[in-house]
Amino acid sequence: MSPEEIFMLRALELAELGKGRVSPNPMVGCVIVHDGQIIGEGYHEVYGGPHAEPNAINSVKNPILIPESTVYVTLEPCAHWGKTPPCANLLVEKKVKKVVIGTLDSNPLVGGKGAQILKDAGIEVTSGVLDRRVREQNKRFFTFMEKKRPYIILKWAQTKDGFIARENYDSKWISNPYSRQLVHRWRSEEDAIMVGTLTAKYDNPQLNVREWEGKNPVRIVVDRNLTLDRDLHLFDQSQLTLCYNQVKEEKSDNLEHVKLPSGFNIREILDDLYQRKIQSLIVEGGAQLLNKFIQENLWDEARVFTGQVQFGKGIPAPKTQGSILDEMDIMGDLLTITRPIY
Ligand code: AOF
Ligand code: ZN
Repeated sequence: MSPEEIFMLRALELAELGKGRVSPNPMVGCVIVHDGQIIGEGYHEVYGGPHAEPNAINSVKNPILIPESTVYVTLEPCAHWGKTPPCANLLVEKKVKKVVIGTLDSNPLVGGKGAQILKDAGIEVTSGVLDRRVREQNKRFFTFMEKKRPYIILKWAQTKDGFIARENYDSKWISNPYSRQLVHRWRSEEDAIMVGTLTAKYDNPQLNVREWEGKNPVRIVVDRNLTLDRDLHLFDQSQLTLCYNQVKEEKSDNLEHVKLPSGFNIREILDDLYQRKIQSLIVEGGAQLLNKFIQENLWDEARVFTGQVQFGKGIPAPKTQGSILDEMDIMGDLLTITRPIY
């Protein structure tokens, strides 16, 4: 690793400390280096609060050194007046010598403009140091900004012989209590969760976070023909988004509606989520809905549990064969498939 990469790695590590508290903003870290020594560090700590750069600048004990220093920042310094003044202007004001950027910002308010402000002020600027790592760290933010849809995680549990449920849609006892707890943790990490009609009907899930500390995601059910029984757990008093094709629909305080004019179109649902600034979505089945996401090539990650049981026959688990994959990782009975975000 080059010294540049080592300092950027430290900035990445600092950025990670903002995890869970800065969304929908990206996690950003910043390190200030003078003569090979770190003299200041900071990160974006909380949504609405100061960005990484002012925090790092303010941490420097001897500000006289700043004009002779290099600033390592994981994301291009911002150029806009948002909740705080532009970070690029701050770095110009402080007369820093050089700025090393992890990756450029995809936010249309910033993209390239921050780097330009620095260059125009005569500051040496380089970018693209550990950019893959930065993009990976903020995969939800970059996917949302660039693809204008949430980052999509598909999740299912399959039997050893490749079934997701029995022929009567019963899917009990494929996974174990540990995987279930992990799933609750995952739910707490994403903005929204979605299931299809048959899963809502036969699994009767609540789609909230119970076996982990954390926030509940926005719950979404696709029920094209409005056939779901209102006694199901999903129709309890908490907020639910219902996606459907039919015209008739009764009004209710806790139900939001996404009417799909042109048949069953995933993109239309995603457009609605984009408008609502939902940056990530976990899809928990069933096979039909998961296959639809795969067929339309609208997914970024799949998390697949494989249980020890065999059903012999039933509903086949989705297959991701033929898709462009970035990485596959097996840990115990969990297979994680990641797709490139480039
Ligand atoms: C930076 N440093 O630490 C972060 C940046 O709503 P605001 O005003 O906080 O602005 C959010 C946008 O600023 C966000 O969408 C992203 O483009 C950029 N985030 N920029 O220079 C930081 N967190
Ligand atoms: Zn900023």
